[in-house]
Amino acid sequence: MGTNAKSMASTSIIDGLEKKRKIEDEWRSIYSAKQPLNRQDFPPHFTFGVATAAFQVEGASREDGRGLSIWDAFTLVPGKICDGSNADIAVDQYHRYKEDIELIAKLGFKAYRFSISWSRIFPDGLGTKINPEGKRHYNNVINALIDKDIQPYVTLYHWDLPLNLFESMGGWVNEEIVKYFAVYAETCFSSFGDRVKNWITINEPLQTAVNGYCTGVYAPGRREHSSGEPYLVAHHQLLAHAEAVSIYNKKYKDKQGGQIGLVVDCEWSEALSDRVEDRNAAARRLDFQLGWYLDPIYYGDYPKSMQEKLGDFLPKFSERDKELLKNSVDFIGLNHYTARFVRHAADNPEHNDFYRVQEAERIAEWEGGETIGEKAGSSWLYMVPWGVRKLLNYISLRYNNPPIYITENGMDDEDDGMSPLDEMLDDKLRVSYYKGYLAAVHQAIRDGADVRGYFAWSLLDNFEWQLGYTKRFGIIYVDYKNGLERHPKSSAYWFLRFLKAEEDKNDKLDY
Ligand code: PNW
Repeated sequence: MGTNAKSMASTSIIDGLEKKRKIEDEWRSIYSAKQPLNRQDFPPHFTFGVATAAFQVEGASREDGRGLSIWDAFTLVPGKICDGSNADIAVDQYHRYKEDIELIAKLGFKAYRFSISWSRIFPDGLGTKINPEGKRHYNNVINALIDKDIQPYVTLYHWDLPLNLFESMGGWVNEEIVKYFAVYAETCFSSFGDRVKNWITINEPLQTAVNGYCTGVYAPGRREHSSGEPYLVAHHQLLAHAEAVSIYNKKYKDKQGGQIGLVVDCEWSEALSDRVEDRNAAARRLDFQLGWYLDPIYYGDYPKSMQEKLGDFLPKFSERDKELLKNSVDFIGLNHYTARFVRHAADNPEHNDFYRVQEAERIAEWEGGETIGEKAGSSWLYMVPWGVRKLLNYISLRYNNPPIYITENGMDDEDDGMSPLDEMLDDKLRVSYYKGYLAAVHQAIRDGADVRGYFAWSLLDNFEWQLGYTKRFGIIYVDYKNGLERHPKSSAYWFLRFLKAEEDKNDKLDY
């Protein structure tokens, strides 16, 4: 039995390799004849921007009345951050926002996606007393952006929950949090909405549910799959999102004329073979990332596959919840980095309860070393440009062609502290990543997907959560050893040429 199962498994992996090569051939045949793309190839109102998040770039963690967040506490726990670092200073954007905004403008981007630190606005999260210094800071940032003709895209929650809300009530496991989030969100709409026309409620609820409450690699570091916490956490994030949107729509939208959405993250899942069970597994994997959040919004409930696999683990929506959730987005924000082949696996070898319930195994590498795409710095990130085209088409088909913004896309370099600066600045691999992914986004638009914007992650190298400062996602290098000086990398200059639509004869296509 055991041997049989094994040999069947390896046969299907070989099938997968053939499939991979076929997809890559198709991909190459689409692009080999084309000239390099530039901004003019995208629709005139398409938005190009760069993205960051408060905790990863701001620093000034104890200044001007800011309260602590769960990530401040988490970075103090020995062993949680791989280089033992924290984000007390990070890349000091709190003090250098003018310089950074100047750089965004110089590179030719017309939008900046950043997040507001909840505990700068309400230090204990409770929403009783606003911290005027926090409000002043974001007013300054927003005004500086508008001065330079850069549209702010503001995320209200990018993982830095006020610590008090975790310590006093368990954070996202407690339904009470919905009302505190609503108060915070409304405070932001009323304080900044005269100038901010693009709002995002929550960044990647999936990562908070899975890594915050199942694997424990993110704050608050809980490992509570067996009690169903990740599903409760996801549920309450959805309800908080819906509540905030309902307030925005009722009281602010007409007056302020903005739009509001949710940011989800998803890697593309390609069935390893055409066998029904592999195709089902790949579909299920997409349900467990994307459908988990988008099905309740577009169809009023969690995906069938999740209901089947999780039973009573999945919380139920009341009629009121369903009503509030229904169509509660003007656009979908999509964070996308990579892809995997997926096959059915009743006993998933990935040591993680969340994957085990899905009965879907993710594959990025074959025996002999061939990979789904070139490897980036982080172990989870492979460069697979064709994946984003498939994912955008999948979203369009499943959710009736909604407006989509790619709110994050990018790759990282490892910083082993050994490479000289000029080598780190000449980030050829990142340039080819962006060329490939933008070409695939362009193709998806031609296929009919309603993609309205694209944000590179990230403007700057920054604090990469549990990986500290060991990974660099920036198109601008930050010199941690020399006063946090900023140095644009080759990819930044590539974007400058792309956005200004200057022809570069040397820019050969190398998708
Ligand atoms: C995003 N994955 O998170 C976050 O929004 C950023 O804050 C972060 O810096 C960036 O990606 C790079 O990691 C993700 O494992 C983290 O598939 C992990 C995954 C996806 C997104």
